[in-house]
Formats: sequence, C-alpha cells, structure tokens
Amino acid sequence: MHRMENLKNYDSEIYSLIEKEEKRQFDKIRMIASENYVSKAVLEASGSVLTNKYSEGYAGKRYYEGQQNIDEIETIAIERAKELFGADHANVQPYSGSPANMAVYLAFIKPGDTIMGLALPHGGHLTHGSKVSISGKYFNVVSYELDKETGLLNYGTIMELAKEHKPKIIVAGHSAYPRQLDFKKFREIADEVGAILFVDMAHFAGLVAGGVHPSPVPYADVVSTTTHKSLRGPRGGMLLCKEEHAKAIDKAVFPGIQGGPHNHTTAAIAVALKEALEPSFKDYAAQIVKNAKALADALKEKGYNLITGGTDNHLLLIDLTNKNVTGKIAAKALDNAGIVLNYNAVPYDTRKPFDPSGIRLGTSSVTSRGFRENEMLMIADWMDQIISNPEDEKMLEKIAGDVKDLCAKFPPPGLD
Ligand code: DSN
Repeated sequence: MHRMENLKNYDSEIYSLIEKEEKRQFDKIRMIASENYVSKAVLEASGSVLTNKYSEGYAGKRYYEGQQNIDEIETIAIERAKELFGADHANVQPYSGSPANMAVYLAFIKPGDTIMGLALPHGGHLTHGSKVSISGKYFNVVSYELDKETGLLNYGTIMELAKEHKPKIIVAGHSAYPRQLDFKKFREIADEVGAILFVDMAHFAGLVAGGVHPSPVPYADVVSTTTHKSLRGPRGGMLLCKEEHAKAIDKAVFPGIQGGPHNHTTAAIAVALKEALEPSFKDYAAQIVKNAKALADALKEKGYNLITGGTDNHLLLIDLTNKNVTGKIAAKALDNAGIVLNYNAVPYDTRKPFDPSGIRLGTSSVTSRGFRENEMLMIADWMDQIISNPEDEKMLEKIAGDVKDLCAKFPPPGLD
C-alpha cells in the first residue's frame, strides 16, 4: 500500500499539502537553527496508535488503566535520557520546550519572585522572562545582556547583576547565541546568591549528546530541552534534574502544567534517544559544528559581520547592516532562492523585531542530509549573491534551480 493511502483517499486537501511540504523539505536548504530531519523510525513511532491512549501520572502510578505498554515505553525513554546525558532523573512528558520551562518555574518559585535570564533581543528565549511571555508577566525579571563590544556573555556583569537582584532562579541558555556556555561560571554565580541554576539547552542538546558542547548536567539543578532541534527527535520536551528535585519537577509537569502525556511523542523520543546513543551520533554532532565553522569562515571572508566573530556551536547570527539590507528582506529573498532561515534581532538592534537587522541560521538540518564543508562554501557563495541583489528575480530563480540540483544529491533522512 502506498504511504498515507488512507489520508489521500479521505482528505486529499491535507494529503496534498503534506506532500508539498515534504517536497519543500527535500528541495530546499533548510537552515532554521531550531529545525532538523527525523528518521523514518522516529516518524513511525510518532504517527503510531499510541496517540489513542491517555496516561495521566507516571509509570506505576497512573490514573487510568491499560498502561501495560505505555509504562514500559515511558520508562525506556527515561532510562535512555538518563544514560545519554548522565542525569539523575529525567521527565520526558513536557509537550515542548515552553511547557518544560514553565514547569521549572512552577517547581521552584512563586509569582512575583525574581528570575534572571538572557534578554530576548540578545538571544534569550521568550520563556526566559520576556514581557510578552507568562515568564515575564508572573515573575520579576532581571535580564542580562551581551557585551556591547564583543557580543559575548560577560560573566562578571552577570555576577554583579545577580548580587544586586538576588534572583531565585538563574536561567542559562539561548536560542541565538553562537558560542558555548560556561556552566561552571553560571554555577558559581548561582551559588553566590543561593539561586537555582536552570539551563535551557534546547538548541545545543544534540551537541551535548554528541560530546562537542560542554554538558550543563553536572552543574545545573535542572536542565530543560526540546527534543527536535539538534537532538533530532520528534516535537517534544524533556527535563533532567538532580535527584533532590525529581519529585518537584514531576509534580510541576503533571499535574502542575499538563494533562496526559503525548505517548506517541514519548515513544518517538525514546527512538531518537536510541539513535543519539549510537557512536555515529558523535560524528553527526561534530560535523554540525565543523559545518557551522566552515560557513562562518566563508561568510566572514566575504565581509559579513558575524555576531561574536564566528561560532563554536551550530548557529550563526549575522548583522546585515553593512550590507545595506534588512534581515527580513534578506530572509525572504533567500527563501525564494531555496535557502530557508529566519530574520533575527541582533544585540543592541536599532530596528524593530518584525524587521530587524540580522539573520540567524544553523547547520543541524543540512548536516543530517549529509552536507559537509564543501557544500557550506557553495551556500556562502549563493547567500552572498542573494543578499547583494535581493531583488534580482532572475538570479534568485537560477539559484533556486542550483539549490534543488544540489539537494537532489543529498536525500534527507525520513523523506521518500
Ligand atoms: N522557536 C525556537 C527557535 O527557533 O529557536 C525556540 O523555541
């Protein structure tokens, strides 16, 4: 039987949009730093009958019967997460990164308490205290920023800020910072003021798993992650913590924030974690970083202003001010030419978030489809042509064709 035959017969409208999306994912160079391609095994677990089951509670302590298989699946996912990251305790139920982060706040603090996180325009996440997020509405937020000169975190300044404001939680982590984090320093800062150290490793979890980014697990009280970014699993979330916090974290996830876990996602997370435990995942993670560095070097040579001067993780943040084009215009032209990324604020941006000065891109997805340094040089050339002439429709069309030809040689995992 053809794949998705039932869907095709019953709802051809949705079927054909899924087909188109699959083709888009095949034909384009996907460089949104938070995206990836999952394997067929992960897709199969994710699309399984496990979606039919409700399972409030935890293995052995559920509120509904019929958990014979679900308990085993969730326990396997937990054990794999603990093994992969060397954690005392894992909770694999968060629906995604934002609910996982909310559970951390619920576990440790009360409305009105002070939290400290990286400011959103400096690469922090909405849930790290942005005013438009519940994290910024319910808590007193003190945001730290990047150094104006270097674009780097300044641990001395963060320490001073922490001493002044005495936050109950210090959040380390980002969605647009192209460097590694010094978790030992964050631990020292948290200890100095008696704060919980909470690391959101959603972006770089796969690099931690692959051993090419320091692990926050030995230093942090609690670590959150999504499972679908560099970790290359389904859309989901996880929390890892020290044994002493296990009860509080579990209670905060359920019944604190969520209802029944998405068992199909739990199974897919278990499969992705099995993949991440394979020796080949280390090569994958190392290649993500090599690719990011190769792309950064090539773009720097062409006069691009990379925030922090380069990268040592999977992502690049580029200020396009010296190229006389806004992030939005560049991102749209790049998409038209088959290179998909997002416009992004840069630190101390003078432009508005909906049309900022920069673009952000990452190498997790292209590395999954087998691109290496050579392909990064091609991407840098194309990007430069597009950003130099974003309105040249003919050139965009020509590059879109070349991009498609290149992509045809590198079939991504999970796609037919
Ligand atoms: N939306 C994600 C990102 O692109 O970084 C963060 O949750």
